[in-house]
Amino acid sequence: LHAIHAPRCNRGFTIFFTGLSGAGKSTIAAALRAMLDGKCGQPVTLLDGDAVRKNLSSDLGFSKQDRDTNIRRIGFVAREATMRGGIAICAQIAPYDAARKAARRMLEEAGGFVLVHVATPLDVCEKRDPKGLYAKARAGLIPSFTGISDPYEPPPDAEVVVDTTDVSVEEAAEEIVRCLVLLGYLRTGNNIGAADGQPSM
Ligand code: ADX
Repeated sequence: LHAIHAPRCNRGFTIFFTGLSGAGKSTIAAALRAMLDGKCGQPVTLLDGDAVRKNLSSDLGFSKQDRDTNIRRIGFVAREATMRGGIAICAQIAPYDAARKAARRMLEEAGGFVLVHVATPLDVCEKRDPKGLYAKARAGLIPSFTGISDPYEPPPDAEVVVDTTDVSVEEAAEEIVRCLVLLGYLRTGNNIGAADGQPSM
């Protein structure tokens, strides 16, 4: 995955993740940030779901209305980065199609929008249960938990679909970079995916 170069005309865009809790969104987003940061001449802003919940949206819960508000806030910050020619990476569950589509409309207008569905199935996420939340949700201790007692609407319009059941984080991030090249957001010729500008292969 060497040979990826500067982005198209320094146009900003947003990489918007969606998927169940425990699907791998945050880890892939962090790996993707590491791959892109400093390699394509655009500032990369990572808006991780948990960090957003702790800071920007600490007043919100998990009703549909609050989740929609959360996504609107994330979209607003991503738009600021995107309009300035940056790359925003947003990693949150974003369970509702309408909220994702509203973010898409706004961010396409700001520069570009790529929806990445981390489609790791519920049973795999639940088996992993990295935060122990599925067990609590099954025990009825967390109400309205996505995938258990709250809806997740799979996106019909994702540009990229990755399933981390059999694919490593690195492979998933590389697949996303390949798609960004195919979609014209990144150009080949640089060293994205390699540490410190060294070719990766
Ligand atoms: S979103 O629906 O508004 O996009 P977001 O990604 O910000 O959700 O937050 C999801 C994270 O909050 C989960 O990874 C989990 O750690 C935590 N969480 C706490 N309660 C819930 C819940 N009821 N449903 C889903 N996630 C929850």
